[in-house]
Amino acid sequence: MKIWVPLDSAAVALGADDVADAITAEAAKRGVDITIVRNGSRGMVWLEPLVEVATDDGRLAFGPMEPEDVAALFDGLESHPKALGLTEELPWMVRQTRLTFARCGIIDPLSLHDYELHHGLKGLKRALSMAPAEIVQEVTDSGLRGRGGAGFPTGIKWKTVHDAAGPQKYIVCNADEGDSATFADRMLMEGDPFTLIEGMAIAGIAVGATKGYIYTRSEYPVAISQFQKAIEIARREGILGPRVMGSDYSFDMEVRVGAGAYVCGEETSLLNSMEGKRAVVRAKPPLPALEGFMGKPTVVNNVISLASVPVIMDRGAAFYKNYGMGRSHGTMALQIAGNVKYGGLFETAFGLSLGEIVEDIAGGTASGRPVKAVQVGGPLGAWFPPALFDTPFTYEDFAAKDGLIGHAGLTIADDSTDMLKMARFAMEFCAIESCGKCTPCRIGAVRGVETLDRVAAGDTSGLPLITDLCNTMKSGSLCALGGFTPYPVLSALTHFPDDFATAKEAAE
Ligand code: FMN
Repeated sequence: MKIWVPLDSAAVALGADDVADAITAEAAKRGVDITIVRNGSRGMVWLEPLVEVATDDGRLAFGPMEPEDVAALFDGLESHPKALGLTEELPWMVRQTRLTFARCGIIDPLSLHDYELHHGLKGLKRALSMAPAEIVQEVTDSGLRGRGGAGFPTGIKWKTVHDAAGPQKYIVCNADEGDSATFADRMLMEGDPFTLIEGMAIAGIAVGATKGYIYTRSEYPVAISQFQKAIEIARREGILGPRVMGSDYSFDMEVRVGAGAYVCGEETSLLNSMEGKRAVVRAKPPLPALEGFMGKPTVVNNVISLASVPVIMDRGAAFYKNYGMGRSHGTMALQIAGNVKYGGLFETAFGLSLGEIVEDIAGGTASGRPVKAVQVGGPLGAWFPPALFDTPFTYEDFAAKDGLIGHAGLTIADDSTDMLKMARFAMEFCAIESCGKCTPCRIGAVRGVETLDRVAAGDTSGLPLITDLCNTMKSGSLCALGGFTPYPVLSALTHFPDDFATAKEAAE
């Protein structure tokens, strides 16, 4: 009997280890021969711990499982009270287009054999048969844009590093993942680490870098340990090292762990942290692509950007580019969280409307109350009211409505949410997380909190000041921390003016 129990941090937080122990104990008691595979998450967090059992028809899903539910698994699968049917046929799975997450939850994350059985290493093999400039062109042609937030075309970034002179270049994978509601990077590193290793190796070969770093946070212990184990296996099997898969290319990598400050995810601050310096933002230019880690040409890419490269190299640029809408090509791993019925990871081509995602896929709020707003793109993202739910999920459509999709985290809030408090939270977050280097962010955010407190106390004369302050932060901040904090603040003010006026009425 083959059974899968996720090792994913979310599943473990919900009791997956206890369920795995209960399965082992129950099987021993009954003398049943079992194999337990600790897999990545299928992304249905509301069903975690999601246990799967192999049958002739496919994998049967059970969840959310508790240790008390385990004994019944051995009495009959279909009659189990938590039986959900075949995993692949669950509506959440059927509606997705899994390209980057194609293997996550399916394979044993640390089995290279399993990885290769599921198309692993095909992209790298193809890359090794091409000239570096051709790889860069393939990634450019795929239309892949950075999934870390800014949406910058990955191929153009790679070309800058490819064309830069210098014997030493680096690939830095940004796995800091500080945005609220985001967990795609973690899920991939825990559930399918070889995909990221493959993507980074392809990037190294393409731009002429021999060394890669994965910068992540200490709050991700499972991802760190999985990834370190995967690197050791890849080295042992000759995928990393002086001769990548027997070629003349050399590429190796290591994990660097930061202490977990939001600003450490900003690429220049991240580079300072990696160099052992205080994580303050650097002024640009010079671009990291030309003067990055230790002053050398460096590709800084998000986990999902790099992990999308193997499928592009395997299936070709045109295959990937065909998904999506407008200039937003390929798929995006939506991360759905907050006050929501079905939270988790849902990979889909760009272009679904925000309403479809929130009401249909995510099933509305967990509280059952109407949705009031959705913050898209982490703590620097704008709040979208239901009136904007027809917005297609693309970089361009969100930008056109003063929003951003960022790393595709969606935080859903019901109608009991006070948007003035959300605006204050955005300013407070910026004040706490600011690296302190530039004045608009360091001081502006503190003044923003004070002014919103005045508004909350009934003095709405502070509102024009907030707009003015936001404009200064937008145009004068050194990085997007100060530059984008105005988005949640101004969107709250624009779409929910009553929440700001009510404060005044309540005070009178
Ligand atoms: N990008 C990430 O990939 N992960 C992060 O956690 C992250 N945090 C950021 C935090 C701040 C305050 C800012 C301003 C930016 C952050 N970014 C983050 C964006 C990076 O600066 C950079 O654009 C990204 O790593 C580039 O990779 P990409 O082109 O693959 O998206």
